[in-house]
Order: sequence, then structure tokens, then C-alpha cells
Amino acid sequence: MAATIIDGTQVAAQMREELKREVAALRAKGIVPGLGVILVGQDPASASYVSAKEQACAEAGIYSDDNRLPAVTSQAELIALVERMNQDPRIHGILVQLPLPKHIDEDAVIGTIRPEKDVDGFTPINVGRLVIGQQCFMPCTPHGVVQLLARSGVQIDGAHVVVVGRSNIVGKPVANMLLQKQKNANATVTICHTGTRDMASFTRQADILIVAAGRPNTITADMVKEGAAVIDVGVNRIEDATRKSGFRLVGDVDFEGVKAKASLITPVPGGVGPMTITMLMVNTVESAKRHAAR
Ligand code: L34
Repeated sequence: MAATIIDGTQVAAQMREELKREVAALRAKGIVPGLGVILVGQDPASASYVSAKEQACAEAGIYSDDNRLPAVTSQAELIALVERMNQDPRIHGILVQLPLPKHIDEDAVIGTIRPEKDVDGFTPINVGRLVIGQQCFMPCTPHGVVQLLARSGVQIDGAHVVVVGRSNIVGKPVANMLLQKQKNANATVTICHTGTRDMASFTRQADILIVAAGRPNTITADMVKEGAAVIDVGVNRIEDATRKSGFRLVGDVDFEGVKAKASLITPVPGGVGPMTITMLMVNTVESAKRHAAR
């Protein structure tokens, strides 16, 4: 089978158009959704993701408060900024781009964000709500993965989903979302990770394979069932002297090999990444609406 390539850029663009109209309607009622953005340090990948998020906000009519702090920022200063945003009525969502520099305790910073403004869904309150199936903010990358599957017509209900990777930002939340007894979920979920023995014996059973391992070529064609839907969450920069930038982006999946076997596959770039950005805006608009309803 030659896979259909899921165009994440296009799905994201369509969702952003829908969102733009929704924001215009909110603005007409005097509600301007606002996102507080914090980036600490100079990591070029993080800086480019944050810039893309701010640009997408501007295009959708969402206010964003840009804060780029030097790598030497102390944990106390960072927490003080989060606390100011917690109190700021213009801000409905707070984004602290990860990873943070090593001298800062990420859990301590995330734990300061008011759950009502936690549009990344990273606070323990939101994680707990997600696990027990309560209303919460769903983390943007997993939320984007589920939207891509649903909007591509992939049947999730009853499917065997195999997740490769157990991070707090992708693997654990996407597994929890897909096992809920609800729409766009109700799957049988297996999680593989670096401690898994004979990973291929699990991935070969997947109707839907979600790969968030953070390593190129983690999944090769021999590890994939004929006709599976493959979602590649990886974004790896690898050296490429033929490029002006000196690098190119690859996912965690051997795209060329797996494409020949899967029914659907997401490319990198242009797959999950643009959806992550879109879902941050969806969550921010949702937060503004919830705030207005209170
Ligand atoms: N707090 N930290 C917080 N929230 C998040 O949701 C993230 N994540 C991850 C890293 N840290 C975070 C992101 O924003 C990963 N991530 C992210 C966002 C966007 C893209 C990739 C990762 C993206 O737009 N990728 C493009 C290519 C971008 C490029 O050219 O460098 C793509 O098409 O895949």
C-alpha cells in the first residue's frame, strides 16, 4: 500500500480560519483572547516555535504578550512573571516554552500556573482531570494528533493504538486521551518506551502508531503493519551541508520506507508541528470563553 500523506499544514490552516471567525465574534462582544508567552534562553528551535505561535496568534486576532528572558534568569524571577500573568485579566492562557535552562525546576514553574490559564495542560490539576475524564485543557501536541486522526477519517474507536514514548508532554497524555470512553477515543492503548523488550512485536500490532521517541529512524517499515495509520511526532534537526541552514528536519519514522506500507502517514515538517501551534490557540480561545462565562 502507498500511504496517503496527511497534510498537517492544511488541516491547521483550516482550523485557524475557523478560529479567526470565532475570535472576531468574541471581539465584537468585547472579549479579546490573550496569551502570555515566556521563552527563557536562546535555543534556536524553541525560539522558532515561539515566534510561530505568536505570529499565528496575531493572524487569528489573539493578543499575545511576548516575554523573552535571558538564559540566566533566576527561577524566582520566572515564577514572579508567571504570578503576574496569573493576575493579569488580559491573559487567558500562559505558555512557558519548554525545555527551561537546567538551573530552573520546571515542575516548580509549571506548578505556579493557575489551572484555569494552563492552556498547555501541564499542571498536575489538568493532568489529573485528563486522566479521570473531566473537562480540562488538553496538551497541544496530543490534542493536535487526535484532531489530525479525526479529521483524516481514521476510526479510533476500538482501534489498537501503540504509542512509542512516555514523555509528560506527548506519550502519557496522548495515551490517556485515546483510552477515554468518549468520542475520538475508546481505543485499546499500548505504550512502548526505552524499557520495552522487542518493541517491534508491539508496533506491528498497531492500527494507529503514534511515535514520539525523539530519535530519528526509531520506526522502520518492518515494524509497521500493512495499512496502519502512522503519526510522527518527532522533530529532529540533523546536519545537512546541502542546506543553507546547515540542517534539515526529520521525524522519528523512516518516512520513505514506512510510506510504502502504511495507509496514512504524517510528514515532518508539515505534520503534527503546525497542529501543536493551532491547538494552543484553540485552548486560549476556549479559556477566554470560559472566563467570560464565569
Ligand atoms: N510549553 N513547550 C510547551 N508547550 C509546547 O507545546 C511545546 N512544544 C514542544 C516543545 N516545547 C513545548 C512545542 O511547541 C514541541 N513543540 C513544537 C511546536 C511547533 C513545531 C514543532 C514543535 C513546528 O511548528 N514544527 C514545524 C517545523 C518547524 C521548523 O521548521 O523548525 C513542522 O512542520 O513540524
